[in-house]
Formats: sequence, structure tokens, C-alpha cells
Amino acid sequence: MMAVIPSAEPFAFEFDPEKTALVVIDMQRDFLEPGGFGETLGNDIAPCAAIVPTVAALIAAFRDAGLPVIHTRECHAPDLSDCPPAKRTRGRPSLRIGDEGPMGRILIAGEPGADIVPELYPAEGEIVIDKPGKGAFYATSLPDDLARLGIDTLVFAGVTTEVCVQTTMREANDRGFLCLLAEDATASYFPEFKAAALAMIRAQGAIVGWTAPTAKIAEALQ
Ligand code: C5J
Repeated sequence: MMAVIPSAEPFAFEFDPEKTALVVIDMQRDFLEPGGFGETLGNDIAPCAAIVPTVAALIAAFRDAGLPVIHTRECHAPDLSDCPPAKRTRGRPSLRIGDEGPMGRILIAGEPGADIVPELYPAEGEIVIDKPGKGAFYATSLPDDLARLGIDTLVFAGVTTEVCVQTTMREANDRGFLCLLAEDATASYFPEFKAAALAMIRAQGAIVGWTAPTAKIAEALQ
């Protein structure tokens, strides 16, 4: 049976819950916790840390409805074979990917900082995608996982709105998925970038996708 979120922007979002999955992007300790990599780069982590309870509520709504929850982590192999030099050397950070950071090696699979915050930890059996890029479709099993699950609609949450969330949404949109962003379950270190990303996603008649608050998404899943 189809469900609808009448107040979604830019217009009502109609979808089939049976073919819908939640993708929670990069809610990792190094991006969200005090003393982590994000903070050492000089970012204010407060806007990103503040969404944790809302993301938890969205995850709970999907679990209660028996729908798939997929988690992603931006991280690399310990030998950095999947981290192009163009990514590792970008900018002038005091710490680079693979260096020893406040929570283990920065953005390396298996290190404490690369893992998901305890409040949002994946449940047994939930898919966890380790991705070397910003988008979750690049060089991962996500396309095959979604095909196997018969998914045609994706709801997105996580950080950061204008980087990994928007990149993944655009990848999904180009692959034919209906895309909805939970607007209060995503955040950026730069609130003005979040606002701009939301606006550009829903511009021109949902050119990338729709947005709606978590409470409305949860209501539609009941
Ligand atoms: C994510 C980043 N997850 N901003 N990474 O958005 O580099």
C-alpha cells in the first residue's frame, strides 16, 4: 500500500514503504564527538552532534516498521590502497587520513574514531557500508544490496548535508531511486551550507529529491 507525506517539500511525497530503506550517512565518532577529527580540523561539531537523538528516532521508526536500515562509514583500508593521493593530500590539515589521531588512525576501518557513535550503533544484521568516497554508491556493495532488497525509495539522514549526504542522494537520484531527506536528521558544520543543500535538493520540482521532518516520515510509516 502506498503512503504519502502531504507536507513534504516541494510537494507531497508518495512512496511504497515495502520498497523503502533508510540510509544513515557517516554518523561516526570522528565527525561527531568532542576531541574527534572533525573538531581538530577547527569545526564546530555542535550542529552535527545535536541531531543524534533525531536520527535515533528515525532509525527506531524504520526498525519498528520492519524496514531496512543501512549505515555508512567514510573510511579507508589500513594500507590506504583505496585512498587516492588527491584525497589524502587535499587541503592543509594538521592531520591527514591514516595519521594517528585522537581516536586512532584517522578514517581507517576498524579504528575507534571511524566507528558509528554508540547511540546509533547498527543492530545485528543491519547493513554497514564502508565507503572510500563521499557518495555511498561509489566502490561499494550498496547498489547490489538495494537490488537484492527490492528497494526503489531511499530516505536519507546523517552528516554532512552538503557533502556525503548530498553526493549520495545525487548518485541515488541518477540511478532511479525516489529520494527523501529527513531535514532535521541531517546537519553540517556550516548551517548555511545545510540550508543551501536543502534548497537545491528540492528546487525545480524536486530535482534531486524531497525533504520532510522526521516526525512526518515516522507518521507515514505507521
Ligand atoms: C562527510 C565529509 N561524511 N564532510 N564527510 O560528509 O568530509
